Amino acid sequence: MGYTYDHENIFAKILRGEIPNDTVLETEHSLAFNDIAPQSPVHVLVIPKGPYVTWDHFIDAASDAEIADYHRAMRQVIDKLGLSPGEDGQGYRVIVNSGAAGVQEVMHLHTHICSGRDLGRMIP
Ligand code: IU
Repeated sequence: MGYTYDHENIFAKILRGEIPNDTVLETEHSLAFNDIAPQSPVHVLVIPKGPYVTWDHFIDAASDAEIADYHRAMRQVIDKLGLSPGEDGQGYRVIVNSGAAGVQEVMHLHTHICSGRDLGRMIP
């Protein structure tokens, strides 16, 4: 299945610097910033800089370097915010909403990293 990337989506505008963001960290291929409407005390979005609509699109079309960078950027967020349970942090949840069933609102791949409260059994 092909994907059509809308270059006017809000995260594309953030990546172009047209809209400000509250950056947590930036890597060669990825950007992490605080969600504008946080659902938990920690709510960070990690996005690839490339034009990928969904996670499966990303895996199909991105380079190994981009895919590795993206996952390492998530790890860096968890490290920077001290969330890793293995490091006596409080833990976290990683969520990727994809397409209609996943209720994806912004059509540029983003991973939610949520923490800071008991997130319950359901995804937010
Ligand atoms: P979703 O996975 O596509 O449903 O989540 C989109 C997220 O993007 C959601 O948590 C919004 O609060 C967030 N967001 C943002 O951080 N900045 C924006 O300008 C817009 C949405 I529009």
